Amino acid sequence: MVKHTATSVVTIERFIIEQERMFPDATGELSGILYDMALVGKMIANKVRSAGLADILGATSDTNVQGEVQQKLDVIANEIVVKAFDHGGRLCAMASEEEEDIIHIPEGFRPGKYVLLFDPLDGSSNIDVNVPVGTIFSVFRKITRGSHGEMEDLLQPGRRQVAAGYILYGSSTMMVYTTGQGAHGFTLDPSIGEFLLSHPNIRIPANARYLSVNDAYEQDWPEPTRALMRRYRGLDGERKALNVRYVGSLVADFHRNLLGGGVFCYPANTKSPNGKLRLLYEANPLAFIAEQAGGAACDGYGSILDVQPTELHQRTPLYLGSKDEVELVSQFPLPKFVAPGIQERRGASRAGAPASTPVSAAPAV
Ligand code: FBP
Repeated sequence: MVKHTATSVVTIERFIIEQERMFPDATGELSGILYDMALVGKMIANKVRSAGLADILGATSDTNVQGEVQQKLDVIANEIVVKAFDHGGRLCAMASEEEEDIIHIPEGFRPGKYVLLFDPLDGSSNIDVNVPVGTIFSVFRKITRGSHGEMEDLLQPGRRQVAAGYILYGSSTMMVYTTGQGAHGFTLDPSIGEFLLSHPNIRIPANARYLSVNDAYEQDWPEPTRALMRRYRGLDGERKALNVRYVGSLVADFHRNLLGGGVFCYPANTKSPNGKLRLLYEANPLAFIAEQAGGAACDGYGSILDVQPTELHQRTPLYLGSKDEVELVSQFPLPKFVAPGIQERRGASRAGAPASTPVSAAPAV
């Protein structure tokens, strides 16, 4: 693999081909999915950039499967992704944050051997106030027989992802992805409409600077979570405080911490005993990127990537970022989470592992 620097003029297409060459048996289908995702990124960036001018700001009158009011751009972004992928012959099924059920490949189009899960526009409640938003994606190989994709193909543990990434629509548009060969960042040059390699082999600084958490939920956190946040803030005298930075847009908060060093936390609380963020198309893909960049991700009971999913839109507590900060979570073992009427939560089931898999040395709860 050619060793590129941030100053090499390398398009994402050329980089994808060079990575593909490392796999003699590669058929080019996964490369094709990454090309199409880069195209999707350019199309959505175009919509987001002109949102204020094109009467596509604001909400629709619909709510999505999460019970959230759908923003007009959520629907537009979702359509762009589905239309970019439903006829290419590389996917056998998709799943989106904006759609309740599995998205099948329309009759008449040849199904492929991969599945795609995505959040078309993460942080969309921030669009109207011009705060960065993002698209998040996760790719798995089909595991069921037959040509069409099934729920089983979508409900695979994150450790089986063959590719994952996000596109950030911020001061510049960036695409960051991994296929298990490191995490790499590309910046869109609008003057030529090309994603150019700008951040090869991203390494998340071990020495964290930032804490990203919405502490408006503090009163709903169990005591160990409060103690953990006091530690991050240097309030228990054990360490220097991390600087708090919270945009309220997962991709933007994660991206800052990926480049600058830090930890993003969305703990479980009595109102959301399973946390808020979705395992399959928010936590899993960012956890894969974080691990490929030398970081980590857990749900407070074990590694996110070892969770065996049971539902398409299942939620998970999330601690994500610099390895040492994520591993600190294990020193504050979370209690079983019981909320009125909510099923006891002792940590999600993990692929092939006992009830709780240590992030590094997490004591079993
Ligand atoms: P969606 O917009 O995709 O539903 O994302 C959820 C999200 O907006 C994340 O981007 C963000 O990290 C989190 O919710 C913010 O939640 P809260 O407002 O509770 O802090």
